[in-house]
Order: sequence, then C-alpha cells, then structure tokens
Amino acid sequence: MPVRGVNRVIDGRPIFDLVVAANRLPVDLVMDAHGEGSWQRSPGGLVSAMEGAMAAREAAWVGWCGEPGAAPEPFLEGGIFMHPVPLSSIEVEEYYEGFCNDTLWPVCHDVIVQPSFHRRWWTAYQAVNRRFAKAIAEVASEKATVWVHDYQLQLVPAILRAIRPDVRIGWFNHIPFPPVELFAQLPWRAALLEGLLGADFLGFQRVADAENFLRSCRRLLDLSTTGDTVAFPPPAGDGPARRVRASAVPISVDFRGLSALAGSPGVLARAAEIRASLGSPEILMLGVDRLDYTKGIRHRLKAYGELLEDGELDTGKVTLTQVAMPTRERVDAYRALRDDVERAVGQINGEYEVLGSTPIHYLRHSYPREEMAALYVAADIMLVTPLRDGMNLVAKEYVSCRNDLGGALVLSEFTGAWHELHQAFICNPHDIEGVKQTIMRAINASAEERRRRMRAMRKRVADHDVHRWASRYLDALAAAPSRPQRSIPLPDREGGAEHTGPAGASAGDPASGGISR
Ligand code: GDG
Repeated sequence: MPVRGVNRVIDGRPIFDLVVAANRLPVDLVMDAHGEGSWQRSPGGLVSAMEGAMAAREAAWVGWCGEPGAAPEPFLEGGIFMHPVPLSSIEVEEYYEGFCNDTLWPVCHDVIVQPSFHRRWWTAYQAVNRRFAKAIAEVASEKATVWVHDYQLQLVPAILRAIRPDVRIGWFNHIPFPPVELFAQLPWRAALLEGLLGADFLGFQRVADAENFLRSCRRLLDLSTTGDTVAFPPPAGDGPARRVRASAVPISVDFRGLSALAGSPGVLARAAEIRASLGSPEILMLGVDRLDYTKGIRHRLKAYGELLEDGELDTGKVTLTQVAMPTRERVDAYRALRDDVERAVGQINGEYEVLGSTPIHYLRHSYPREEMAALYVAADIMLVTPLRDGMNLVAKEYVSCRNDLGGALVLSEFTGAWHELHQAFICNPHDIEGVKQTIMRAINASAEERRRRMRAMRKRVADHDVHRWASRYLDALAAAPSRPQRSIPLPDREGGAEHTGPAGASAGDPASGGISR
C-alpha cells in the first residue's frame, strides 16, 4: 500500500507536487532519558499554516534539522516528507549566525544594531543556498509548486530556476524588506535581488515591503516596474523578459484553534491559577518575545520603570510578566541585549519590590502552547512594543485567545500587525513618554471600550486567519504574474505608470490591512 506523501518515485527517489523550503525543518530532535532521539513538531504558526496547505497534496519540506554535521536520512513525519539539508559547524557560524543574523537581519530591521559585512559569510550563504536549491530540485515533481521561505534563502529562486525551469517558484518574506537606502548598504545587493527575481511570485507582510522591493529593483538594477510586477530580462540577454509579481500577503494565526484552546477548561483554570500565584494583582501586564533587539523590550521596561517611579503605577497593584525566549546567543548583539534586559529587570525589582509583590516576573524559558494561552487569558494588558517587526504573531495570538472580549493590546506602530489591528492602543516605542501614556490609557479604558476594541480586532483576525493566508498565497503563486481571479484588486497604487530608474516617493500602507487583493 502506498504511504501517503510518497506515492511517486523516480529513479528510486520520491517526488512531490508541493515542496516547501525553509531554513529549518518543522521538527526538533528531542532526546529521552535513555539517549533515544525522536522528532517532535516544533511549535509555531508557520508549521500549522503549512499543515493545512500540505495536507491535501503530496508534499515535502526541505530544511536544516538544527544540528551541525551530516544530515539525517529523509523521513516521513505527520504525513510530510522531511528532506534534511546538512550544515557544517562553520556554515552555522558563517551562513546562519553570520550572514543571516548579523548581516541581513539588522539591515532588514532598520539597522537598529550595526550590521557586519564579511565576504566569507557571503561565500557561505551562496554555498548553502545552492545546496538548498539542489535538494529542492531532487524532490520536486515535474511542474511542481515550490514555496521558499524567508531571508535565509534569497538566492534559491534563481538557482532553482536555472536547474529546474519547469517548476513554479514562490518566496515569502517573514521579515521587513528594508527601504532602498538601507538595502543599498549590502555589498551583495544586486545578487540578492537577482536571486529573488528567479521566482514567479514574491510575497511580503506589508504593501510597503513589496514597494521597497520594487523600488530597489528600479534603483539598483535599473529594471522597469508596472503596478506590482517587475520586468526581468534573462541574465544572458536572450529571450523576452519575465514578469515577476511582488505583493503583500500578511501572515496570520490559527484563530479558531487558539480560541478553542483558550476556552478549554484546563486553560481557563490555569489562567486563574497564574493570577493567584502572582498575588492576584489588580493589573497583570504581559510581554512575550524572543530575546531580540527588534522587539523593544528595553523601551518597554524603561516606560514601566518610570511609571512605577512616578507613582502612576503601584507595585502592590500591578505586575509585569515578561516571557523572554533566548535566541541567537552566539551573536554579540544578542548577548549584550540579554545583559541589558536582565540588568534593567534587576534594577526595577530591586527598587520597587515590596513584600509579597514583585514588579517584574522575568521568565527566560520556552513554554507549551497551553501555558502561553493561559498567560494570554490571564493578562489584562498585553505589551507588544517592537522597534520593527515583520508582523508579530503574539499580538494576533493574544486577540485570538480573548473569547471574553477582555484585555487590552498595546501595540507598536512599527509592526506589520499594526496595519490590521487599528483598534489596539497604538504607541511609538521610541517615545517613552508616549508609551507611558498609552499604557495608562489602556489601563484606564472602560470595560465597554475594551470590549469594543477587542471585538473589532477579533473579527479582523478571524476573517484573515492563517489558513486564508496560505490559500491566498498559493492562489497568487499559481496566477502570477497576473493577480488571482477570485481576489479583489487593490487600487493601483503606482497609477499603472511604467517606472524606470529612481523611484518616486510612494504612500504608506493602506488601512485595508495591507493585503494585496
Ligand atoms: C518572524 C518575524 C513574523 C514565543 N515564546 C514562546 C512561544 N513563542 C511563539 C509566539 C509566536 C512566536 O513564538 C513568535 O512570533 P513573532 O511573530 O512574534 O516573531 P518572530 O519569531 O520574530 O517571527 C515576525 C513571524 O516571523 C511570522 O511571519 O510575525 O515579524 O520576525 O507564535 O507564541 N511559543 C511557545 N512557547 C514560548 O515560550 N510555545
């Protein structure tokens, strides 16, 4: 009997109609007490989003397993064929920690920290991208759909097209695409753009990200764009130009799954238990972030500390729980951030702790989904204050978990989520006075006002959940460079004019939620 997901084999190799590629496989190797390893599905939105899209088809996932050295043999897990790509320890250092997290990440997040440019990191990035493209080509059936994810794999589309011109190639950027003035700093900017232009469709979180990409193509490659497509002549100069579409398809969360989890008796009981264990504060504030300098944790702590200092907030009545999952700890900027955050937490707790009441509960761990849902249900005020964030799923998860229409979301205007969640309490995290005032407005809002805001935000996320995101993306990829028929087109924001050379100024994101329809 054929195994689901491996029905077709060519020359002894299984092949698939849908191939997803991301830096990481969606599974982690977990060792038990006897040293026996088994694969467990990693938590996270991308995995559940892709599950829906992959369930109906024969699908493979190409990615790194998370450990340096030889790759494990391909294996089936949860109906998905996992095709591991190896990375050596030097490549983890130069490609992943170096080029991805210390060059591209800061450039794409407004240069909050200084990016490092090293030619040997670029060499490693090219080598790993070539390996990914080759691995994809091995498992893609004729005319397969290939969906490449994120900034780690920007060269894959063009390399893959050169070896497999028959396949349809899409790429989705989970992080911001920077303004051309910042992107232009990259010594390898032209090669990165040409890598992406191997795709048929490029998806972004915000309209502004797609526009930044198109503007970079005009300015740095001298290509012409019409509406949301760019004409890309083949590098060899023979044959007609291909048109590549670049458009916004904002990611979301599994609204119904999260809402059901948050309403389950176990999670509701745990939420009450959390509040009681924190001394039943009048106001429980919550932050949930990877420990990343883009997330604005320092700014949030500064605002909170000043509110305690000013006497606007009272330690006996309020507490902040900050979940801070450690990440990329071998990169200097992340170690420095952790030191700063932990110093600030220590100072605030030292200064304002009273018997029986701690201003900040700082939790440097990762928690199961149920515990996260209980925290969301328990929290009166959710603080989401990034300096720059592609989307920020935490904001959407909080909203999805508030079946009671309670709670208030304080949200930075520099997140992708801001473009959809206008009824949040909006702040500019750089403006500490403004953050303080916004927190106080959220605290002092009437229950009716909070309910009204929460109801509107929940409707938005329920109508634009992660399953809709995945199907919209695949529809756009299938129809590219045209727009998919069932979608409603956005007004042509560039006036339909043919653009060449330097870009003119263009407007910010529409209030529509930034979805290119
Ligand atoms: C990138 C972009 C974009 C956190 N702690 C725990 C835990 N989490 C989960 C959250 C949420 C996820 O991690 C974090 O997602 P974010 O969207 O906030 O941020 P990034 O990791 O930076 O993700 C971002 C995203 O890609 C998707 O496109 O939104 O802008 O930077 O789901 O809940 N999950 C569990 N335990 C924890 O302790 N289980």
